[in-house]
This record gives sequence, structure tokens and C-alpha cells, in this order.
Amino acid sequence: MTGANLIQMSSGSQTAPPADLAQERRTAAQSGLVVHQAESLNCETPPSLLGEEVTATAQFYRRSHFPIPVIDAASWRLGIGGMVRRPLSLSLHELTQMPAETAAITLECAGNGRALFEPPASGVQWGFGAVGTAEWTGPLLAEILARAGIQPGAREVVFRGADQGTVDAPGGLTGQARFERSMPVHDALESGALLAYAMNGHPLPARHGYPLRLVVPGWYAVASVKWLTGIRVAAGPFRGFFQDTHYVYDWGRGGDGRDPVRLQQVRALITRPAPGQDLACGSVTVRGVAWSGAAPVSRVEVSVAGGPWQRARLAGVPPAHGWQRWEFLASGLGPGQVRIRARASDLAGRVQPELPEWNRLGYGANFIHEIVVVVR
Ligand SMILES: Nc1nc2c(c(=O)[nH]1)N[C@H]1C(S)=C(S)[C@@H](COP(=O)(O)O)O[C@H]1N2
Ligand SMILES: [Mo]
Repeated sequence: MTGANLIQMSSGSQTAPPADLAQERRTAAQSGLVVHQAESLNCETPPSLLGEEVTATAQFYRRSHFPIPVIDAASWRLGIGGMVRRPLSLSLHELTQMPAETAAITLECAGNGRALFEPPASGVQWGFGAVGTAEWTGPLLAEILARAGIQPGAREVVFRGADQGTVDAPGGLTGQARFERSMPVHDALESGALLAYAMNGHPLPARHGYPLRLVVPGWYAVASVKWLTGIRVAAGPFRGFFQDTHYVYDWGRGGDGRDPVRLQQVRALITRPAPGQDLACGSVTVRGVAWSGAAPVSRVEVSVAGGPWQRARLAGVPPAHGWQRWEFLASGLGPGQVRIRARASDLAGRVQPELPEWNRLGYGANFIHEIVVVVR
């Protein structure tokens, strides 16, 4: 599908206004989001608001490390350089004139679920809602890289955002870092990544990366660099702060065992009923969403009141890059507090574990979601 003509991109000088933090916080709270750290605009979505195929932009979770950069779209350009045959510098207008794709893609923060780790892992204490699915529109990254022509011997593609600031460096030091992240060339070409200028049919809001962001299906969203200004093709491994120090699995075993986070872990969320909801005795339809970066979701199972895992029905056509909706008819509900749990499996053979492996920075925490309802 081409979306280029459907999105009204403003022409001429267009600067996203500096984000008013108090305003951002109010808007998030009014949309029902849980605001974690107002200073850095980190907000998550209660799972009960995540039941649709596509999440409304106002309810989409937000995660930014630094203040939102102010970008003048008229002078902004995307540079593509390094090990390429034809370095490029593209304006927003040029990008919107290219063939575009529109796809529903699920973004999930690698720290989603961190709050459940015991002992606590450091970082924003996300519950289950640092995840959302939006329709993103823009040219394929592979198409732009093909235009630039990757040179033989290139191994990685580094993506640079316009934002920067102070970070805690190892050894109790602080330093300056820019938001940059890399992917192997193969993944950059094969993952289906988009250079998105629109979200849910409108130009990207400032907080989600205006005027252009990378969106990488199946990968933890740290890969989906917002406020993109540059793409650099390189021979060596990139060692930036958000690649090598942060967003790595640190198993705390010492030595060199640190891998950057990559694919989303398999996971299901219950979106209906809502936690604490009052239900009448009898039956209720439990609904939710499930996703995995490694392979499509093959199965969702539900356990009611400590009973056995039972298979839920997967709804609709299997999505290419978005989450899978599912439903399950729970019957025979007796009075009292009833615990409902859901877990997902994928075609790569992964099953959501009872206890995800603890790691120092708290990534990949795909704990099984459970809610408690009150049956009367
Ligand atoms: N430039 C830039 N890109 C970024 C980030 C950032 O801080 N700066 N945060 C990343 C992380 S960790 C996540 S989870 C997602 C959040 O995207 P959203 O705010 O649109 O939900 O953006 C990613 N891209
Ligand atoms: Mo994240």
C-alpha cells in the first residue's frame, strides 16, 4: 500500500514547538496513561487500553531519554553516508515523494515488565504497558540503502537521533551521549524496517520522533531511533552508549557476557476484563493481544482460578508485524476473587516463562500477565 499521498505533510518552515513538559504530562494523564518520570516524559498504557489492533496515538506509550529536540523540518535533512557508493542527503519532501508502505507494527520497550524483577533491576519501573501498535508510514529502509549502495565489507548500520544529553557512564562517572543505535546490515535490509514520517495517518508527533523515525518490526523499540538525522554504514562494531553500555543484557556473571537487546520476547497481555472488574457468576470472554519478535505467535493459553492452561482462539488473520488478538471463553466462574493468567508461545518454539531470567538492567522481562477479577 502506498501512503505517501494520504498524509498531509506541511510544507514550508515548520518547527515542532518546544515540548511544554507540564502540558505533556497533563495530556498523558488525561489519555489514561501512567506517567513515570515527568521530566523525561516516560508514560505507559494500562493494558485495558491496548485491546485494539491499533493503539490511538494519544494513548501510545512514550519513552525518551533526553528532552524532545526542536527540529525545523524545512532545513532538516537525512544524511546517509559511510561505506556507501552514493552518499545521500534527503529532505522530508523528497522522502515523502518516495514509494511508501503503511504497516501496523508493534513497538515494545526492552524494559517493559522490569518492575516485576526481584531483586529490583535499575531503570524506569515499567509495568506491562510500555508497548503499543501503530500504523507507520514511510519508505522502506532497504530501499534507501539500495539507493545509496552499500559497499562490500560493511557490517553495521548506525542510526543517529538529534537528541543528546548527560548519561551515567560506568564507574560512577557522567558523560555526554547522543542517541545512536546500530543493526547488522543483514537485519537493516531484511527486517522490514520503515523510515516513518507518519503515525496512524498523521505526521509524527514531536514526542514520537518528528519529522522522521526508524521503525523496526519485531525488535525492542530502542532500535526504532526517533528524530533521525543520519544513517552511517560502517565496517566495525558500533560501541555507543545505547548499544554497548545501556540496552544490553548484563547477566551479572562477570566477564564479557553482554549482548545488545534485539528481538522482542514472546508475550501476551490481558486487555479484558479489566483488573478488579466486578463480574456476575457464570462466564466471561477474556480478550487480549500477544506478540513475539522471533516468530509469529502460535498459541495463547489462559488459566482461570489456578486451573490448567487452556487454548485461546487467535482472532482474525495473523498480522505481519502487529500483535495478534485473541479471546477465550472462561466459564463456570464461581463467587470470590478469581485470578486469570495468559501466556503466549511462538512458532520458534518459545513459551512465555514463569520466571524470566534476571539481568542487571532489567530487560526482556516477559512475566506472565495476570489479573484478579471479583465474581459475585
Ligand atoms: N532518538 C531517540 N530515539 C529513541 C529513544 C530516544 O530516547 N531517543 N528511545 C527509544 C526507546 S528506548 C523506546 S522504547 C522507543 C519509544 O518510542 P515512543 O516514545 O514513540 O513510544 O523509542 C526509541 N527511540
Ligand atoms: Mo525502550
